[in-house]
Amino acid sequence: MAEHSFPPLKNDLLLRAARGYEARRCPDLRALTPGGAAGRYLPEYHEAKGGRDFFECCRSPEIASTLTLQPIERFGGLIDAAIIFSDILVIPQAMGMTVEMVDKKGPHFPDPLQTPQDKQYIELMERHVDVAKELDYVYKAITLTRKKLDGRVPLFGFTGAPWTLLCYMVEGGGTKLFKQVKTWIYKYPEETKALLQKISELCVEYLALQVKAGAQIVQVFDSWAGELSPSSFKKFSQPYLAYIAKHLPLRLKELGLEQVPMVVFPKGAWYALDACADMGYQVIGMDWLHDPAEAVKIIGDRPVVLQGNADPGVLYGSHESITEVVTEMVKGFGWAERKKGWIVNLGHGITPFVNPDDLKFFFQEIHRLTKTD
Ligand code: 1CP
Repeated sequence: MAEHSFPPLKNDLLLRAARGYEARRCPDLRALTPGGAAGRYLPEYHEAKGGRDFFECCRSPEIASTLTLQPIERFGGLIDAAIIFSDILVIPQAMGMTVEMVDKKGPHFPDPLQTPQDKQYIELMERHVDVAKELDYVYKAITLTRKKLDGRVPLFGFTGAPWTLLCYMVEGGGTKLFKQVKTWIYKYPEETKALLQKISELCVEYLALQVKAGAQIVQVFDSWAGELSPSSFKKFSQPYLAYIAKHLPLRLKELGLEQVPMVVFPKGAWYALDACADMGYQVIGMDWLHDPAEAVKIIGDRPVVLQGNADPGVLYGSHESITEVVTEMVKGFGWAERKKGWIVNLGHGITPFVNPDDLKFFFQEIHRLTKTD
């Protein structure tokens, strides 16, 4: 039983597609954002955010729900899901770490983890983290957003994957070198795994509580998966993604909640597609390094839906290029023959300076080229 009662869902295309049913039209999922470029390309985002700090917006259910709804209002009818306005870094915050969002630069941890010998690591490992209490504002934002959505589209909850969160916790922000996190995995593998396990357990509880609050589908963002080799992915990412996929359904059952589709997005880890199809996720998000037809072949007859995977960079291009990329995707995913198994998305979030009208054209082309009725 859900904790809240919400208006009935009028557009269930995405949830049906995620569960592998045949869809009338291919669901055109709003572009899930990298570094939340979600907002940055919309003038109304800056207006609603005002001079407020990024995490202050996340902590205000009223503002977070307003920002979540903006793309739905602007592109009404063209997109089939919303994603709650928040960030993956709320988990390290809940664990007691300070994270700031620096304007035009991105996240910054003034005091990242240094080595497992440090007091900070030891205390972090010993600390009981109450994600119900610490992230209560996210659940409140989800519940309020579900009400405001009024059943127009389903709402995504999300978390960062353990590996990607670890990267930020030890690097202290975005990085090109990955010096710190590579030091951790190659110098302190056991301590690294202990921390990844702790993060995984928090992710399960966090996602379960998002579902309890009203999230209808959840996504795990492993944005830095591609920094791992195939062999180190098997050691430092895959077991923890699999842990989440196994334990979230158990926790939902324990809480008396309905099951929801789970999406995994292992960005850059193209080599792991086959393994990801056996991890328990219903949907795999793909970046643009994948060839759709190859990916469909790799999945074979396993009940897994693919989500993706246009190069977001095409939104800087001409309308002819957008049409070409959409046409190639539609063909590559075998849409005409299959009519299922694909949720349209960009291969990563919308990058800065994209003109919202070009994004709208991308959405319109999806509709035009996948319409079957
Ligand atoms: O689009 C939305 O509004 C939905 C909410 C959302 C999501 C799903 C935001 C808001 N962030 C995220 C996920 C997120 N955050 C990911 C996973 C997706 C991906 O691969 O990009 C990651 C890696 C982050 C971390 C993060 N947050 C970065 C990346 C920094 C880096 O390492 O390069 C950045 C720049 C942010 C800031 C952020 N998050 C969200 C927004 C709207 C913003 C921009 C803040 C601003 O400039 O106003």
